[in-house]
Amino acid sequence: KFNISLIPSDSYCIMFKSWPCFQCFTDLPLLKNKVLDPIEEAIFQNPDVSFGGHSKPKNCTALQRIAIIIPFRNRETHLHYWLFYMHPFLQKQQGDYGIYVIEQHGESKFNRAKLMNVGYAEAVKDYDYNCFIFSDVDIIPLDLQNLYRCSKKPKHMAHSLDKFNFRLPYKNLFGGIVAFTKEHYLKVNGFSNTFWGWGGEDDELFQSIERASSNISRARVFKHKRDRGNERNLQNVHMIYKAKSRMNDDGLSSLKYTVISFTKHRLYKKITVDIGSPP
Ligand code: BGN
Repeated sequence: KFNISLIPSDSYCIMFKSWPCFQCFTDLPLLKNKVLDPIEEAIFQNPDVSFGGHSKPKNCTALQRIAIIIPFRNRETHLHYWLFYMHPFLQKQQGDYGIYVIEQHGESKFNRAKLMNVGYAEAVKDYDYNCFIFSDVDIIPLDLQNLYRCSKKPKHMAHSLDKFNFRLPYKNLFGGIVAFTKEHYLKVNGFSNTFWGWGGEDDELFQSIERASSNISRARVFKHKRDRGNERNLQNVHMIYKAKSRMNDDGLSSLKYTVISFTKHRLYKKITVDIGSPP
């Protein structure tokens, strides 16, 4: 279905010396065969992750409790690779974290930002999280120093992507992976609920943010074609300019959705939601 070239060549691993090599896909002979689905291997390799995809450090109490929220539709293969790669990564960083996959039900236009709001709303009911990391299902960090933690400011964690030759394509980019404390997310009323289709929903929340140095935030994006139902929506461009005036009424405060199912999987929780369709 997707044009996936997920398994880096050996040279890819050598290129990123700071990437701990046990995490190189190439270290796993099984995964050299691109046909295999890595979910079984991911389950096998992460016995300490509790059912439903939660993990916390054994010998200490983490200061941050982190909900990782992934907006989702029809990307099973990406999700399995993401889990395979990220569970060891997050455990190495001694995170107290849970994974929430928020799946948009139905065929209407994709609304990434609204799904992220749903993820927030559902995660706070599930555990006492104080940090929220919103991540695309197709981006994995390449450096263990890129801490999956919240900071004093909202944090952009994926500004150095391989698909942009590890350069920031424009200053206000705030997409891919972003981290908000609970306090900050409430303060900005979450993301907008009104961006249907591709583009702009992330740009809108670019304000006072921080970024790690670009070598630390190097990340890899799984190659794929644009999803059906998530075509670029040029109307979104106009909304960005009115962000401030919409902010208080469009976001967590106006969020409406219906949970279709809440399923615990071995390495994550999946919440399928009806978020409606564009007006
Ligand atoms: C931008 C998109 C972002 C996206 C980045 C990176 C828009 C709004 C038009 C001004 N913004 O072009 O949403 O994260 O590309 O892919 O489309």
